[in-house]
Amino acid sequence: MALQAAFLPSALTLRKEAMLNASTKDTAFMGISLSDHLKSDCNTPAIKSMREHNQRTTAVGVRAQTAVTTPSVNRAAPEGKKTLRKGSVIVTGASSGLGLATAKALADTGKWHVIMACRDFLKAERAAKSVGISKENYTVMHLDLASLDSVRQFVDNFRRSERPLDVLVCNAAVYLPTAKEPTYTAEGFELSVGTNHLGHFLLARLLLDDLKKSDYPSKRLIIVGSITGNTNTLAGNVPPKANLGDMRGLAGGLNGLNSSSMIDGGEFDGAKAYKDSKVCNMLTMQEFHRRYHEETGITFASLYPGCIATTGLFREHIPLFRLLFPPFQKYITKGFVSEEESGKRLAQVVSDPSLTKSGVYWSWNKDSASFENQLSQEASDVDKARKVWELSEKLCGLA
Ligand code: LMG
Ligand code: NDP
Ligand code: PMR
Repeated sequence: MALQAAFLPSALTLRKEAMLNASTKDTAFMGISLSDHLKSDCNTPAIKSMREHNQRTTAVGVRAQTAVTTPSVNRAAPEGKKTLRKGSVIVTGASSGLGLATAKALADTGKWHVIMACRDFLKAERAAKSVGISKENYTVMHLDLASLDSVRQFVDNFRRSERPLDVLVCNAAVYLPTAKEPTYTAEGFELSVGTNHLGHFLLARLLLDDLKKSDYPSKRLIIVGSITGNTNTLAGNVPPKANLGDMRGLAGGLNGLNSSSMIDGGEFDGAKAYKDSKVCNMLTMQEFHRRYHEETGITFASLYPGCIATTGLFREHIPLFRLLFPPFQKYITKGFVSEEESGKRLAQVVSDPSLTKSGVYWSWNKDSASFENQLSQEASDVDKARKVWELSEKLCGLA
C-alpha cells in the first residue's frame, strides 16, 4: 500500500469499494498470489463436450479478397481415432499490439487458424509477416469497426469463406487522450465508444449465430476490458474516471449535435470516453453471459491483460508520456507486461481448457498466474449492463 499512497494524487480518494476489493486488485502491483484460483473444472459442459466431440470435415472456399490459405480439414488419426480439428478464431485489431501478439501465440501452436480482422489490410499482412506467422495459419479480412456497414460486410465475407467460427476476440480499440474535440464514426457516434464498444457490439451480436453453429468443444466470445475502467483500482482512479452516469448521451446517439458525445451526457473528454468504452465492453460480456451462456454453452469472458505500455494504443498521447509511461509501469507500478506476454495471456483465455468459466473477468498476478478478478461496482452493475445492451441495440439497428 506504500506505493499506492505515494502515487495516488492527494485529491483522489479511493472509494469504499476500492478498499473492500483491495485483495483482488487487477495487477501485480499488489503482489497477491491467487494461483490457487487457477484450477480446471473438468465437469463444465465444454469439457464434457470435448470428450464427446466428433470432428467434422469442412470444405472451405477461400475468397480472393482474403489472403491465403488452405482450409482446416480434419484427418482421422490412425486406429480410427479422431483428432481435434484446427480451431478457427477471429481477432479484431490483430495488426498491432495485443491482437498481433495473440494471433502469433495462437498460430504458433499449429492448432488455430487466425482470422485477422483489420482496418488496414496491408499493415496487417506486413505485421503477420514481420512476427513470422506462417501463411497457412492466418487469413487477413477487412473490418473497420468505425463503420457499422463495414461490420455487416465483414460478417457477410466471413460467412462466404465457409470457415467455422469457434472463438471471437473483440480486441481492437482507439484511445484519443489529447483530442480537444470529438471525432465520429461513419454513423456519427463518438469515435472511441463507437469503435471500441458499438462496432464490437454489432459484430458480436451478428456472429453469435455463427458461434452457436460451431461444433468445437469450447466456444468462446472474449471482449478485452481494462483496469482503467475499474474504479475499484488505483489505475481506475487516475482522472478522468470512467462513469456512464444515466447514459443520456448514449441514448441520444453520442453525436455531439442534439446529444452529448459522451455516454454520461458531459463535456467531451477523450480519455474518459476510452475508459467508458471499456466499462461498456465489460458490461456487454456479462450481459451476453446472462442472456446466452446457459442456452448456448458459449463461454463469455473479459480480461485485463496487464499494462502493455509499448503498444500503438498510446500513439495519440504526448511524446513525454510515451517516453515515461513504460519505465513508470516497469519500475514503479510493476504493472508492465511485454506484448509477447500479454499475447500469451489472451491466447490462454482463447484456448486454455482450464479457463472455460463464463461471465468472468480474468487478470494475472505477478507470477503470471491467472485469477478471476473482481470488477468495480459500475462495471458489474446488472441494470447498467441491460441498459447498455438495449441502447446499443437501438444504435446498431438491431432493435
Ligand atoms: C489525464 O491526466 C489527462 O488530463 C488526459 O488528457 C488523459 O491523458 C488522461 O488517463 C489519461 O490523463 C491524468 C493524470 C496525468 O493526472 C493525474 O493523475 C493528476 C495527478 C498527476 C500527478 C502526477 C504525479 C506523478 C507521480 C509520479 C511521479 C513520480 C516521480 C518520482 C520518480 C522520479 C524518478 C526520476 O498524469 C500524468 O500525465 C502523469 C504521467 C504519468 C505517467 C508517467 C509518470 C512519470 C513518472 C516519472 C517516472 C519516470 C520513470 C523513471 C523510471 C525509473 C525508475 C528507476
Ligand atoms: P494497439 O493500438 O497496438 O492495437 C489496437 C488495434 O486496434 C490495432 O490493430 C488497430 O488497427 C485496431 N483498430 C483501431 N481502430 C480500428 C477500427 N476502426 N477497425 C478495426 N481495427 C481497429 O493497442 P493495444 O494492443 O494496446 O490494444 C488492444 C486492446 O487491449 C484494446 O482493447 C485495449 O483497450 C486493450 N488494453 C490495452 C492495454 C495496454 O496497456 N496497452 C491495457 C489494457 C487493455 P491499426 O493497426 O490499423 O491501427
Ligand atoms: Mg496508469 C498500479 C498502478 C497502475 C497501473 C497498473 C496502471 C495501468 N496505472 C497505474 C497507476 C497510475 N497511472 C498512476 C499512479 C498514475 C498517475 C501518475 C497513472 C497515470 C496514467 C496515465 C496518465 N496511467 C495511464 C495514463 C494513461 O493515459 C493510460 C490510460 O489511462 O489509458 C486509458 C494509463 C494506464 N495506466 C495503466 C494502464 C493499463 C493504462 C492504459 C491502458 C488501458 O487501460 O487500456
